[in-house]
Amino acid sequence: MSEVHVYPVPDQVAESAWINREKYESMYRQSVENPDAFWGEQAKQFLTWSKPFTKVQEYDFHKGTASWFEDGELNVSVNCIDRHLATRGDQVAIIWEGDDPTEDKKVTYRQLHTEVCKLANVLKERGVKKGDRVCIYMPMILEAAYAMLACTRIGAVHSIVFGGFSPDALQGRILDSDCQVLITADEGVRGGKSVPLKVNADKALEGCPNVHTCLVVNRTGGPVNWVEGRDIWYGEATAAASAECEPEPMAAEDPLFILYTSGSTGKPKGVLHTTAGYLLQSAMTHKYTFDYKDGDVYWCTADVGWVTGHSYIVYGPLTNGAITLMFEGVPTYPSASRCWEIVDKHQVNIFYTAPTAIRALMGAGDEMVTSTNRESLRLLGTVGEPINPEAWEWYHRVVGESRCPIVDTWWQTETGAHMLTPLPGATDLKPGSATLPFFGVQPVILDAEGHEIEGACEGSLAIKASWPSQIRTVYGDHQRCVDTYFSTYPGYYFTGDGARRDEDGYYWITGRVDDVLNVSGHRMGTAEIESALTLHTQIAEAAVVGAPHDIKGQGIYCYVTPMAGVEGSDELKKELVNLCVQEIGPIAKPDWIQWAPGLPKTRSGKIMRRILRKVAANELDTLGDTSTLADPSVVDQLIDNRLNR
Ligand code: 6R9
Repeated sequence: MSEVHVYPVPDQVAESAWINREKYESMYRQSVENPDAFWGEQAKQFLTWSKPFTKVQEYDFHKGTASWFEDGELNVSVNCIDRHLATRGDQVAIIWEGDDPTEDKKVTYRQLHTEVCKLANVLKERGVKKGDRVCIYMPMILEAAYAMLACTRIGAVHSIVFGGFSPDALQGRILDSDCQVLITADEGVRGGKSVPLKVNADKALEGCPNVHTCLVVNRTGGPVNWVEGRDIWYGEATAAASAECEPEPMAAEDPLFILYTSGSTGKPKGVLHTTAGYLLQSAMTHKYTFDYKDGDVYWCTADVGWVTGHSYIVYGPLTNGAITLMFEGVPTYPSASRCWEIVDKHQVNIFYTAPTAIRALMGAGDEMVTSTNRESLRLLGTVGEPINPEAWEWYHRVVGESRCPIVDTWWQTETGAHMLTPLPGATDLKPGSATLPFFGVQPVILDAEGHEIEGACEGSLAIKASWPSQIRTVYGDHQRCVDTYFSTYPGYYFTGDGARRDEDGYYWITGRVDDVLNVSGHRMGTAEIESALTLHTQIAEAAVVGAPHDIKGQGIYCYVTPMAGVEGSDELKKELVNLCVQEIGPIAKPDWIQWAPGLPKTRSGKIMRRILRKVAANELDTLGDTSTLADPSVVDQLIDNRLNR
């Protein structure tokens, strides 16, 4: 490994941040030694309760059950909106930036209250009651946030399906959770292109006889098919509705939302989160991880179709009375400067995105960044996959001008909120490490037999005790929840990720455990090799998989994307091999390097390694479903260019 560069907490950040090192250490200690006292206090500080709780937590990891603040009552929309009205009714709650750079809107907390109550009343008129499931299939427009909050107002459980999913995927999710109402738009707009949401919804609904209502937002005015009695224009219905709607009191453990996520096997699982614990941890992490201060403009680039959009565009920020920015478009439209132009336009202070976006923007060249001002930026964040130190350094030096700490936040749909993350005023940073656990989180590294390993080591990442925003069940199939997360290592929550812990107790995610390579008996994280490859200045991105190898068992097969304008050559391949040997050792020497102009990514930007493994192994007849890829044509290109092994 190359020398790890440590970035100490800048003095002025340590002085001004909510949490400094001493505070982190003492609060962390209390959170694990006396979780009831710690979380009881936080829950009173962060949330407004209509009925106080008397009991903090109870869980059983053998049964996969957990309950937090069980006998308390509260309403999420009251926490996100009503309670702010007296002090910040006229403050902006959401800044919306359109795909088209000339379009934007600002919504105050008072306006948000009106919009949410109106929509809640429309849902009630259509018979939606507490506990009913409502599917949301929307572009990144304000109405998506209104829809989420309107559900919470009346106690309905939302299930958001990312707007890029196909009609089949949408149908499967509607049926699995028996949603009877769908909220969508005529079309979405991304990168100057329209997305046929209503067309897809119509196809999906052909197989969903229980859906009696489809609310349609008029986003583009494009032509739509209309089913009388079922389809209703969102604008017309809300215009006629009352702007007052009493919030439904919810028990702390009443379901809040379902979000589908794919695992290594089977159909997507409906991860269920409940009301109080989820809201508490998303709000608390939003405040402390991003060191959010009143009046800061905060921007998370995720889509509300993913958990990051749930926790860090809507629920966390609004619970804290923050100003949250919602972006309809993509980081590269109209140009690769778009993010930084938005930062300048709205004076964004905190910017949170995914490594895949960072690498793409890095590949477009520094001038696309340096031509903008970015003076307002104070803090940067990443989420979704391990970030290679090369991209981290670039983000830090070029985007943040070496001024902004980077919070590399590790968590999952199932964890609901940040689990491992630096706190900017407390944690020295190491590029590529998600650093230390958040309050109350007790990570452990397990060996193959499921024993905890101490000190510096590498193994499977598991969590030893419940945390408030923990997954409560897989909707309709609790056994699947137990089998997936609580059976591999009895008594622990198993994350599916591998991790290394260094001598300072810092965690380094090595990638999904199913992505771990075993080359001649040596275990290696695909992320480590990818980091080495992307150290090369002419390389934009790399994905590594294991491929069958006669002698070593598994060999290292690398798909490498050169920077724009760079030709893949044998000379460059040699340099990459040397880089891996130099960075990790001779065991990490790539066996095959294939130039890949594009990598197969899901619409949330995750590389689909299953496909890369199949192509590398030449198992083309069992490629599986490629329809959920952002660009399925990438696969044909990979197949055409595959190497003769
Ligand atoms: C929030 C989110 C979860 C999986 C997780 C891990 C990977 C997320 C990461 C990270 C390394 C980070 N992951 N954050 N790996 N460093 N900072 O992405 O949820 O879509 O459920 O994915 O993503 O492999 O297990 P989700």
